[in-house]
Amino acid sequence: MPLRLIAFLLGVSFAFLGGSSYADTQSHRPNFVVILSDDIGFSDIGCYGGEIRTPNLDSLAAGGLRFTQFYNTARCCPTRASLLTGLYPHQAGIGHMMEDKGIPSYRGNLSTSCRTLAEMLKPAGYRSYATGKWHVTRHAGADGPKHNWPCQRGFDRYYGTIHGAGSFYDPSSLVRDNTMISPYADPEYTPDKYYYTDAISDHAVRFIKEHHAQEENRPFLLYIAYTAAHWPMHALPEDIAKYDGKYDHGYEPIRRARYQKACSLGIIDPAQPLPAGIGDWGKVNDKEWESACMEVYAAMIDRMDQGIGKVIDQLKRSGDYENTVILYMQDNGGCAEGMGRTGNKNHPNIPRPNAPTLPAMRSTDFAVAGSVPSQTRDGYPVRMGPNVMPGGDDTYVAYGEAWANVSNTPLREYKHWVHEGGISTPLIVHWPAGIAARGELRTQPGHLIDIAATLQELGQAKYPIDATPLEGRSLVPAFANHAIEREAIYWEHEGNRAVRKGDWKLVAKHGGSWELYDIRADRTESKDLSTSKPEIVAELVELYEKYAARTFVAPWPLPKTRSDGL
Ligand SMILES: [Ca+2]
Repeated sequence: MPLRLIAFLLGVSFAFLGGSSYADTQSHRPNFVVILSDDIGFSDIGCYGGEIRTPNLDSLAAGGLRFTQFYNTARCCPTRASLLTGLYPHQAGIGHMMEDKGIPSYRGNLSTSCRTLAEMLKPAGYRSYATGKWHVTRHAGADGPKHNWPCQRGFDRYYGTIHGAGSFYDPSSLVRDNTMISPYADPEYTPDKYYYTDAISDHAVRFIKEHHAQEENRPFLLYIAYTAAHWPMHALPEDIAKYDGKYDHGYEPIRRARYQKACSLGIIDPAQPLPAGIGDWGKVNDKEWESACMEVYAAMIDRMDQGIGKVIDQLKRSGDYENTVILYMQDNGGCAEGMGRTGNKNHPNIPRPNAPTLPAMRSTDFAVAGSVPSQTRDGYPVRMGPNVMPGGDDTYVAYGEAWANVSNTPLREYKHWVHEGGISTPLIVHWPAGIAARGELRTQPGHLIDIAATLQELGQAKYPIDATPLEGRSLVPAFANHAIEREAIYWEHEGNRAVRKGDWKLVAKHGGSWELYDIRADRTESKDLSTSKPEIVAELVELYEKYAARTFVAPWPLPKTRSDGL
C-alpha cells in the first residue's frame, strides 16, 4: 500500500477515534522534544553566560529563541509535575515532594484529575517517548503499584529512573517500560562503560529511530529528563580533563566573567550591578577539592550537551530537525544542599582504599531506590568529604553553596527558594519550520505551566473537559514577539512564596515578611520596595491568597507523613 494512502487511512481512523479534525493538517504538525535538566543554575550553559562548553545548546539558541525570564517551581518533583501537566504542582498532587501527607494537593503522586503531555497528545495521534528522571510518584519499587509510571501515564516507551537522584554509574529504580532492570544485566544496552547521562541520550536516539521504523506517519513527543547536574558529582575522566585548572582561582573571577558575558548576550541588563558573592576563596581550606567539585559539575553538563548533540544528529538523519519543536529547560536553580560535603559513619572521609573492602554485588542486583549507596558494585566503600576527589563511582559529593551562587549568577538564592536564583531557568526554543526568528531573545515572563498549553495548540490536541483546566498560556504568540495576557504567575514551595504580575514580584521566605521588587529594573532583588509601595503589596498579597486557596496550598510545615493509600 502506498505510504500516502496509509497516512490518509491512519489519519481518518485517528480523526474518527479522537473526534478531532486534524487529518487534513496531520503531516504539518511538529514533533516535540522537551529536554529538562536537573539542578543547573541560570548562568551555567554557554548561551546564558557560562564558561561550560555547551555548543549544541548554543546552536539551538542561535537557530531559535532564548527566553530571559522563564520560570520553574524551585524543586525537582513539583517542576516535573507542572511541566508534565500544565498545572501548578499542588493541583497535580505534588505540592511538595514524594511523601504522602494525606492531603489531595500533597500525595506525592501525580493526580488522576490531571493529564500528562503524553495523555493529552495521544488522542490527537501522537506517539510519546520518555527517557530519564520521572520523579512524580512515590512508588519507585519494582513491586509497584505502577499506575503513575510513565507507560501508565501516556508514554508508549520509557527508559529511566522512577526515583529522583542517585549514582550515575549505577542508578537505582532504573526501568525500561514497566520492568526494573540492572544496568549491568541489561542485554538491550551494553556500553563499554555505563554512565546514566549517556544511557538517557542513547535511548532518546533509539526511540527516534524506532519511531521511524514503526510509526513513520505519526508525530511524536520525546521527553528527555537528564539528572545532570544533580549531586553526586559524577563525571567521566575525559570530560573532567577539559576543565582541569579552570576553577583554581575560585568563585569571583568566574562570577564576574559570567556576569559580563550574560550582559553582552543581552540576558542580563548591564545597568543592574553584580551583587556581592557568597563564597570567600581566601577562607577555603581544601581549595583543590573545592575547585575539583566545580570541574566535575562542568563535566556533567558538558556530557549532557554532547548527548543533546546526538539527539540533534538523529533528528537531522531522520528528517525531523526542521519541523521539531525542541525546548530546553532546567528544573530549579543551582543547589546549595550540603550532601556529601563532610563524611559520616556510612560514608567515610578517607582516601580510596587500595583494594575492595566489601563483598562485590552481583550484576543482577538492584541498587536501593532513594538511598545513598554505601558501596560500589565491585566492593569499594562510597566516600564523602574533602578527602574524596569527586567524579568516580565510589564518591558522593555535592558542589556546595558557593559554587551554587556562581551557577545562579547574578541572581539571589538557590533551589528550594522562590527568589530569582531558585526559579529562573533558560528556555531555548528551536523550531526552524515554525519560528522565523534566529538567535533572538524574548523578555516577557513565562512558566513551565505554559508548555502544555503550547503543545496543545501546536499539536491540535483537545484538552479533556473532565480534567483540571490548564493553568498556562500558549507561548506561540511569544514566538512571534507578541504579548501573552495573564493575570499573574505564582509560586509556593516549603512556605517560600511569590507572585509576579507584570514587572512586580512579591516574594517571601518561609516565616519571613513580604518583599517587593521591580524585576525589570532589579532582577537581582536588591531593592525591597515593600514599604514605599504598600498599595501594590496589598494587591499582590490578595492575588497570592486567592491562588493559595484555589490550588490548596497548605501551611508549612506540612503534617506528619502518611503512607496509607495510593
Ligand atoms: Ca532538581
